[in-house]
Amino acid sequence: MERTFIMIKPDGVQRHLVGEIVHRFEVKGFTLVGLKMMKVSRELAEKHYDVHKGKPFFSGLIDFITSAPVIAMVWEGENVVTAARKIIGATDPISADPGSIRGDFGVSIGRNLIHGSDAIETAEREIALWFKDYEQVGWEPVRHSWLYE
Ligand code: IDP
Ligand code: MG
Repeated sequence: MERTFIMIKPDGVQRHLVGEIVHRFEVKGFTLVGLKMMKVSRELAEKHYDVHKGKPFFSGLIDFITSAPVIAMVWEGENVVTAARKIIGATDPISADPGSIRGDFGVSIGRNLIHGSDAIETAEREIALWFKDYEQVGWEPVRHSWLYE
């Protein structure tokens, strides 16, 4: 089953949106298989955002991600990578559709609340970067046959 890496950024934690955000993935039908709260080191933040190194917003982004705790998660389900990006919404919250997390709760690209892997290969890289194998707990939700034909 497909897995993706989701992180509630420091603004989501500071704005007390953790429950609201976790709820959206749960009610959609995805399964939580890993979750931890952590203060991110600059080393991990820079590895995670490696593709953006050299861009003008990079150092501000690293300062922001390391400024307060985050919630790191792994979610599982069919097509969860693509679906999670839709639940999250466009990068700039002003362009993000209402109904998405960024569309409902954000107003600024530098405070867009949540990260989600953008492709299956990215998800594999990010999950390996953030989670040890034993921190991921595979389990069989009883609702499975009511979600999937
Ligand atoms: P994504 O989070 O929707 O995948 P990316 O383009 O991968 O968006 O950018 C990573 C993160 O970098 C964004 O979520 C946002 O926090 C930050 N970011 C991207 N572009 C800008 C910008 O122009 N100004 C400030 N922060 C930005
Ligand atoms: Mg991205």
